[in-house]
Amino acid sequence: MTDPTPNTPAYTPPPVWTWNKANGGQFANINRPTAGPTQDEALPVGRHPMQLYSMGTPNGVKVTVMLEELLALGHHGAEYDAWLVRINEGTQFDSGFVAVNPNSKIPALMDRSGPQPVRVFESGAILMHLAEKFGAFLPSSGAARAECLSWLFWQMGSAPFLGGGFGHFYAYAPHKIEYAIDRYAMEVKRQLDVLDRRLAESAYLAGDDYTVADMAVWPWYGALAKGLLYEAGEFLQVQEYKHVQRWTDRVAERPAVQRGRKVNRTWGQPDSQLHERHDASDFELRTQDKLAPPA
Ligand SMILES: N[C@@H](CCC(=O)N[C@@H](CS)C(=O)NCC(=O)O)C(=O)O
Repeated sequence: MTDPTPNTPAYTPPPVWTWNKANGGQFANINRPTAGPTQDEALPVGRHPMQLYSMGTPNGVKVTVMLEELLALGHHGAEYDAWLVRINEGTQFDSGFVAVNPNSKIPALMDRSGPQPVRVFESGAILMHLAEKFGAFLPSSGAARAECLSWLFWQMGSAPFLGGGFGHFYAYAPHKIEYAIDRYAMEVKRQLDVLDRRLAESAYLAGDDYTVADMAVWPWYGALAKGLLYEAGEFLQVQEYKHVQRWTDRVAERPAVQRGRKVNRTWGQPDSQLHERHDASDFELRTQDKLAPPA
């Protein structure tokens, strides 16, 4: 078969797909075509009502920002232990983690505030669970609630095109495939335009108030708008999305956002990382460590 695209090797799918383990893609070592645990390993449990098992990726940051925002409002029931799940090392396939999230992806939450622990997985479901439990960051009824949930679910449906589509083929695939990069770059620019037009109408995604919709969208599209995802800022000309830029800056100013984005983060500047969080003072201790390193 002749391939019409010049930089793509020709490929004819065989009748039956087989797993090529070393496919050359980044993260190929953790990808596999089956679900379920690969090793028996229990999860740690701390002293707080909320036990979060996560990593500081955009999906993880949504939840740590929400927990920090709830604590900032005085909801002590949102106190949490944030345990680090090193997804690059395959810890998401430990039996304890799979019992909390059968989909083996961070973030996963165990709500231990009631008589029976409640598991919650999928970042959007975790945000809703916490918002409903504490009556915060999600309007309780009517058009405002519908608008907020619409943007929250927009994020859940859209980000896989950004991460699994554009990000994968632009940054992680073993070779650059023009067709795939073109297709997903077009879609991601369309998504940025959707956000930009919405944010031209209102301060935040759901209207005048900051909600779980902003918490879900900001770690992905805010990072993209600042050129922090996939080093794709110039390629996508992100500076053109002026309203997204304004909103990104405004959300980033929030102290709870500044704390939440550090939790379970294992890369970047040392002062941007707090591998695990078990107490509010962990943020200050981290800073003190830097000011006075052990002799
Ligand atoms: N739809 C899920 C996506 C979660 C997700 O993709 N998590 C990634 C990190 S951002 C992960 O755990 N990947 C590990 C793996 O795929 O094995 C959510 O929003 O919670």
